[in-house]
Amino acid sequence: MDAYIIKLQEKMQKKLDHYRYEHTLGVMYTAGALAMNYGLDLNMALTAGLLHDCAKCYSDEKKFELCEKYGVELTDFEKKNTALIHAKLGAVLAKEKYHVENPEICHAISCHTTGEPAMNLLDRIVFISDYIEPHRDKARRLGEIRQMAFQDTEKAVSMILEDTLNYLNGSPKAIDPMTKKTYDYYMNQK
Ligand code: DGI
Ligand code: FE
Ligand code: FE
Repeated sequence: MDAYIIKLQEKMQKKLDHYRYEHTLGVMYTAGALAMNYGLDLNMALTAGLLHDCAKCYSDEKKFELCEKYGVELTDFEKKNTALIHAKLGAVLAKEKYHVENPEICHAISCHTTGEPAMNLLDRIVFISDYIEPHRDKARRLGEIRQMAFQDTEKAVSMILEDTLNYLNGSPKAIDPMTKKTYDYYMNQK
């Protein structure tokens, strides 16, 4: 594997807790497998997978401080639902702290939690890998979605959104407006 990716892996191991690091490796390899399947640049997919949760393990206070420092604008919803912040913040840290020059990688990181309408292949691969990586075991239809990921990424994304919205509807968590927008877009694609 590229020496650059090995170095980044060491950095992530220091920045993330054990569970998150194991999840991150799962996402990295799953994104790599999907990139091989669809003929997308392997290093791009591995890097995006490896860094997608790079901002996840900071305290809320630190996340707000870093958003301020790097000029990351948060919606009111994100300010109240801080679990969402790591996506946008992670995209900026990928560039500023981990020196990722490819804007497509940063973009895939920024939309990995809520998705967004009309995601490109790398966006979809990271979004899907986050959901299906081998450590994940709670979601319904996981086996079916894992198979679909290698056949039709648009369909896999729409299945994930359908199940995520169902899950959020049954929980006290409010649905992010972007998650809803992404859901509406992909349901109309069917
Ligand atoms: O970072 P991961 O745990 O790997 O996965 P993720 O980036 O999908 O983040 C999951 C977190 O984001 C989880 O705490 C639920 C939250 N989340 C995702 N979509 C929404 C949401 N929270 C709210 N309130 N509304 C959403 O639409
Ligand atoms: Fe995440
Ligand atoms: Fe993740």
